[in-house]
Amino acid sequence: MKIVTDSSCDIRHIDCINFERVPLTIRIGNEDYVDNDDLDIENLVNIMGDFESGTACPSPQAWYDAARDDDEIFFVTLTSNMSGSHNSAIIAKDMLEDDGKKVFVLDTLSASSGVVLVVEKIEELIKQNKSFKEICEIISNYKFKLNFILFSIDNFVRNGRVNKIIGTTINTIGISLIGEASFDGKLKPLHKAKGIKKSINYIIQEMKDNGYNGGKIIISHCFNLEDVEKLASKIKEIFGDVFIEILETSGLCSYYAEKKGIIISYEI
Ligand code: X90
Repeated sequence: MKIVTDSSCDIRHIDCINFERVPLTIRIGNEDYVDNDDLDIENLVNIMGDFESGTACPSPQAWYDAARDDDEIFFVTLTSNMSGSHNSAIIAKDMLEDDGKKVFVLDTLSASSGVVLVVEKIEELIKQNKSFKEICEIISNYKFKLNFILFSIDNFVRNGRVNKIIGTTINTIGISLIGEASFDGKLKPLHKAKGIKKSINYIIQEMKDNGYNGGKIIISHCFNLEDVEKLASKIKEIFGDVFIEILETSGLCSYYAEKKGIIISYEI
């Protein structure tokens, strides 16, 4: 069995099981940056404001090539409502099935830490020796929620991935946008806040409203460990000593979340 995901997944390596990420590409000015392990994300985040920029999803061939040596394959993709990555995976699935392979494509309707939750759930099930069929069933019913704190959504607007009106209203220094991945996998703004303390309180409220009850939590951040630690300690204060995994955003997620962006995903 093999898990293949795209580079919206913030975890880079998994031990003991077959795992691969197919990269998206980020174009800054005339330069293409492939979102693999070699990418200098700090440099990317520092220069991206100075040039025209955009992103491109992996081709069907890239998904196919990552999976061709295995017989049972899980394709875990970024939300189909914001990227063509899922569609590429669907086309690759057809090609692989012609070769006699079993392929399950899962649209996470999410990104970043949300994709990691799904990938790590599949990893856990593989390690428990569950069959391909059993894993497909369990993972189809896996429930989690994503919230974010973003200080800019310029790159979402630039790439036409969110409404321009939403984008321009948060462009004030110190104002953050708190939101969620909606049920259909889109960026949905919920609140605006000034100061990290208020932003964190909104996140806690969202977690309560979504019925968070002690499940696993993953928090990804773009160069903002300081605020993430504040968020993590508030969560433990409110919900008890729950498990929290902290990750750095991938190249793609750093590009969209921008400096200081935080993306929290939790099982519900
Ligand atoms: O070019 C492409 O195909 C990529 C398109 C953009 C994908 C969005 C990446 C989101 C990264 C940012 C914050 C979380 C928002 C979640 C909304 C579903 C993470």
